[in-house]
Amino acid sequence: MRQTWRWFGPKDLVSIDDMMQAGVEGVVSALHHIPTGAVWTAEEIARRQALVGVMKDGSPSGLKWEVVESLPVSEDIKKQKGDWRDHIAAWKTSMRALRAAGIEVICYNFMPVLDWTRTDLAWRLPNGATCMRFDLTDFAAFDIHILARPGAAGDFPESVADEAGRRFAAMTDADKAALAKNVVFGLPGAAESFSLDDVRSHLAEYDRLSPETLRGHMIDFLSEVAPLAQELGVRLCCHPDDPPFTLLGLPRVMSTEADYRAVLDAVDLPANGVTLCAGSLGARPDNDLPGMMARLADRVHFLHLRNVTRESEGIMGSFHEAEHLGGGTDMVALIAAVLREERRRRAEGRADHQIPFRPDHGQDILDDLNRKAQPGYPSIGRLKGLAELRGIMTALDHPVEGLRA
Ligand code: DNO
Repeated sequence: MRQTWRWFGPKDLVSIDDMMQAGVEGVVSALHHIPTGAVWTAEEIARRQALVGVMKDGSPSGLKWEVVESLPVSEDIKKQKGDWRDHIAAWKTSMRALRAAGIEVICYNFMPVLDWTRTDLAWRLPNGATCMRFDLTDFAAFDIHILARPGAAGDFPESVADEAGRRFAAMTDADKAALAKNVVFGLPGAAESFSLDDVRSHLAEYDRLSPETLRGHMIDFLSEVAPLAQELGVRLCCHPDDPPFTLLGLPRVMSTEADYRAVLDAVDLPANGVTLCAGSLGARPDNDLPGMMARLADRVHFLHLRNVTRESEGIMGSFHEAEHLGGGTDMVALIAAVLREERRRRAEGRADHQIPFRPDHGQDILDDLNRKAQPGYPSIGRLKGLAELRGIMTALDHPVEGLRA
């Protein structure tokens, strides 16, 4: 298991020096400043690689940019509208440039409009730490009353819609603005600038696009890019929907094992793979993460290891981001499944026998509470997660356990 860490580039408040002291082996990054649909040029890629390679005092970090997260897939590609063919051509050009620069793993997602969605970006835990949380009732209040999406009330259980109405009635204007800001924060590139009207016009574009059609568009996209990835020696890996159920009436097609199976089988190439995000998938009670790792095994090219505590039983429900070893996913069993797959790959002689993972998200603890880095990406909270995961890996791989074949 290769210990990687997400870096948002020069604007990230967590530095290359910080991640080195956390014991990181490789960097996950993206060129967030390049508009979706445009080509990532060799020059821009090289510029980011150079930044990853140095510490603050100019000495070499020894780290390399190893995983791209994400090479964004445009809304046009997802809808097959407008410039979608040009965007696929640009995606392929970027993939060639990344491979030429030595980068082999590319993560992307296929969620319409939204990327990840939370209602609270700094929810206080009893010990004073904060974490990200998705509260279904707050989300319903946003959808039904703030966004005022036609038909929204019918998409929630009646009791949730009723409670959302009561909660909305008690909200001040500042509460409403804060909730809307949190929800739109997960919109790619949106953070500060997305208005409710922007959201409405994006949603209108997807009106009546069925999950089957969206899945078909995803398979069309993969039929174009995966053969080239295979030829180049690039491993593509799709990130799941977060949370893994439908929101705002939008179709979502990467929420379950069956969803993954459908697209992996439709474009049956090793290069067409999975980002197994335990935190996103784990927000749904019917996703068995260790089992998914065992079954999707040879197609898993990247791992996001984190945990969530589900606060209700339903498929669609509230949850918050737990400590890495807390929450609903049995992290020891999941890591054991990863190590088994790595041993199998080594025995087969596969060059990609070491799967990159990152301690995905972390709670804000200690100095994180003042630093206020990118929500979900604190320095100490992630360091703690990485250290705990590293402990499990080390223990499970130790000969004293008799696990090494
Ligand atoms: C959130 C992330 C996602 C992820 C993309 C991958 O913290 O896990 O934004 O990077 O969905 O395409």
